[in-house]
Amino acid sequence: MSDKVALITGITGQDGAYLAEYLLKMGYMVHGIKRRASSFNTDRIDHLYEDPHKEGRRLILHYGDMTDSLNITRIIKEVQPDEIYNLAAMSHVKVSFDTPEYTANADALGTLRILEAVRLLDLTKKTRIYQASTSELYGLVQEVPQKETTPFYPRSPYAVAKLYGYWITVNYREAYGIHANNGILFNHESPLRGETFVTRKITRAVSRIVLGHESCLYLGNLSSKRDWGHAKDYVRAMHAILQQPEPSDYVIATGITTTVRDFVRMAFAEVGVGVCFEGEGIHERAFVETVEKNKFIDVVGEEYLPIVNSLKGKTIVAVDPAYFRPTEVDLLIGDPTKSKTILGWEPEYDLPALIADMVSNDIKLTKKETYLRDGGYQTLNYYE
Ligand code: NDP
Ligand code: GDR
Repeated sequence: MSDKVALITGITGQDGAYLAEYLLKMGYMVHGIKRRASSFNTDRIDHLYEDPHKEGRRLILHYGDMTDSLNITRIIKEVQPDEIYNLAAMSHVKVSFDTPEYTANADALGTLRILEAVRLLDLTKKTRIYQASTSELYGLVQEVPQKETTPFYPRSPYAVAKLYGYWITVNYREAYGIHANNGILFNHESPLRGETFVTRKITRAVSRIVLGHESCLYLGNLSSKRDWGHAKDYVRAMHAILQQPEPSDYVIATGITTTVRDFVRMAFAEVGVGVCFEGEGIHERAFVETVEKNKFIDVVGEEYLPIVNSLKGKTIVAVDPAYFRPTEVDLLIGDPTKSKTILGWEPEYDLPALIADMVSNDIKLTKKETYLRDGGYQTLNYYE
């Protein structure tokens, strides 16, 4: 068991939640920074939450924001962390085209604020830093598979902000000797993934379509290719990076790439629904070709068979250009050789296992919604 103190920015996000759980299991004292919001935003870590009045609690949350230097510095001063995991970011690539200045402030300058606080507080020898860098840095394809030495060519305000975060981390390592590291993580997903990222959007729609809550999933670019892994595996790599004697930068990826279109096929196949794509560009669509009864009953349940049978021949996926990006990243496929060799990191989930995990979780959530709807509780609001 460890007696270390970790500070996680972005603890309420997908990775923050898995990492907090992982570090708590190892005996860490975990501090997390969360933003103030007008409603609760701690769903992903509610199971880890401890009453502030409880003696000896291991998880402590602080209000804060990556755009506020004073608050970041004060929290780091109070916490005196052995390890900082800088996961907080405006992390949605498409949204970064709508909020480029804010994205630069939170994602680029936010990283600087952490590094500079560590320097000003004389923690350069004590505190190790993990920076959440991204495969989006590679952007326009220069070389495949992408590895630590592949040149960057960012293609969105998000990726450009993260490019600054990457290099300022390298610079503080070289200038001040901080154990500052970049994890260049390829896409990683889970049942905790935000609902507007493409994988979760798909697995959620699969469950909602087969349970009769909606009829069609609208997507953007079906041909883009991503190297998708499971967030649970990727947070283990973040921790392993900070345990190395020397700081460095690591690609974390599976080495396998898949199109969005194939992800859709696989997610529907997970519930026994065979879909067929036809048409091109904005006219491309997918319709239900087959239903594998036994598989459907196993994963979803016999009582829902009439719903899925009624979908045969119907269009359930269509393209909406609103989801296209002004500049796209067409192909990501990572080479994880360095992390496998030096960190000894191996992912436990492959893509089918990831999809099975996400689909089964979304089916559970949609069934819950069904029960609430059928019980007459779905529209209940504060004023009723
Ligand atoms: P999420 O979007 O799920 O979580 C982002 C977290 O950052 C949330 O806790 C969010 O708070 C917080 N946050 C956003 N803006 C601010 C701000 N201004 N001040 C304080 N906190 C803020 O992202 P993931 O967990 O998926 O990703 C974690 C990190 O890894 C991000 O930096 C992302 O860019 C990077 N990354 C992710 C990859 C992936 O595939 N998931 C791949 C490579 C890199 P709130 O809950 O209030 O919104
Ligand atoms: P990405 O993830 O941009 O790779 O960034 P996202 O899931 O948003 O997109 C992946 C690919 O799918 C295409 N796509 C759609 N995307 C969304 N969100 N919605 C759609 O309807 C849709 N249709 C097609 C996209 O065009 C894209 O090509 C994620 C984030 O977690 C970043 O923070 C992280 O740095 C990178 O992964 C690695």
